[in-house]
Amino acid sequence: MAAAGQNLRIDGDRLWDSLMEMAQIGPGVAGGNNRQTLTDADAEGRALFQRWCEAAGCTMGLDEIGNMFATRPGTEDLPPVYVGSHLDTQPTGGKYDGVLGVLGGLEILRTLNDLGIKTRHPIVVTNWTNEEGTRFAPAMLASGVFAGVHSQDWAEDRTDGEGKRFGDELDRIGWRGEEPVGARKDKMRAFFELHIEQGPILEAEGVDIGVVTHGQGLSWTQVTVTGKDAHTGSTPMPMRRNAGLGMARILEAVDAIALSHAPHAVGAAGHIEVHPNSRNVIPGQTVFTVDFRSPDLSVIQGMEAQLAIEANRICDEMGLEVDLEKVGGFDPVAFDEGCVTAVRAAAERLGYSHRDIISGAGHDACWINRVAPTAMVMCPCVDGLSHNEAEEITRDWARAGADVLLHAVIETAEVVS
Ligand code: HGY
Ligand code: MN
Ligand code: MN
Repeated sequence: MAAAGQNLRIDGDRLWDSLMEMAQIGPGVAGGNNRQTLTDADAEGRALFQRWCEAAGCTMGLDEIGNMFATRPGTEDLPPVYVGSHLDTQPTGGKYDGVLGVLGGLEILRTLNDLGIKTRHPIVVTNWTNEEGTRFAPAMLASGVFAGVHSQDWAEDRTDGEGKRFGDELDRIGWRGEEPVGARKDKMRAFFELHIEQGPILEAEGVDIGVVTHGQGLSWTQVTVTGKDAHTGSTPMPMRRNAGLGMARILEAVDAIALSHAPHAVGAAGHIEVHPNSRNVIPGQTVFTVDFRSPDLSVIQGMEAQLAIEANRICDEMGLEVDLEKVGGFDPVAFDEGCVTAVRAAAERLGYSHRDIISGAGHDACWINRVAPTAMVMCPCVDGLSHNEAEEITRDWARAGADVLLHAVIETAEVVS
């Protein structure tokens, strides 16, 4: 079958307008979004996405954990080509992280409808529940259940900072479907995800498209340091068991561990709780999550081991108790060569500059890669900034990414001439 003509392009203005309309739902306080999973804002965004998909002639499937599947029929009952990402955002998230991949998938359907193009395989646009893992850890929770990595019960028992259960919140917003989670996973031709890079490489090199060959691995370790609440004024320094100071020294060690595996390893703690968090009480307990990442699994495992050694040494010296619990993670991912080639060939056919790249962030594609041939398309983002309300992309970057996604998807779904 001949490749689709290089003049076959999506409607970049329509995609941009859809991005801006979705961005109105769950607005942040500084121009970005706070549309956290299973909130009323998430429900509103889901409803808008469903209306758009139905207006494009799709039927919407919904599984028991809230994953959404908008199907455009093919000419034959073949395994569909899936394309999508996530609509949930960080609390101080941007307008494009995840959303570009979902609405880029919808734009493909809209473009095919405009041109009356049919494909042998159906095409399904997905919205995966709780990719961010910020309200309910870990990240990529629902795509992980879909891929058989987590049990549904375990996922539904995850609680947020207010003790609310994932399953209860899913019921509260009314987005639990009846389709068994993962029922589709044995009938998937492929999965493609368009995502902003969330790093500085593509913009710095002036490259339009990232052909994602791998995703680096991730490890989340929750550390609990326990000392003793005491008065910050009247307690002599030698008598203190300061869990806040213990955390600070452990976080210094986290930075040193990551730097010892330069240039690819990274480490930090984004989630930090101090108890009782009162200005005149020495912290009796701190709870924080150490996020280590690397393209090399042995480096991740080494950093986890070094963390355990350093945390126990520091806390022994300070008379503190420490507990470490692995609360999330996935091994480095190599995406499907056939799908990666389809992405690279699409970029070349369309005349977009491109380079192979390893994804620094985790994505639903990292789990779906376990059950279907999977690849990702990346576009640059301004200053490589993401997980920040100032996250920004250009219309041209969005258009180029969706054009490449279009060609990779229809090459795989096989256009009926
Ligand atoms: O954590 C991640 O890499 C993704 O943004 N959830
Ligand atoms: Mn994302
Ligand atoms: Mn994100």
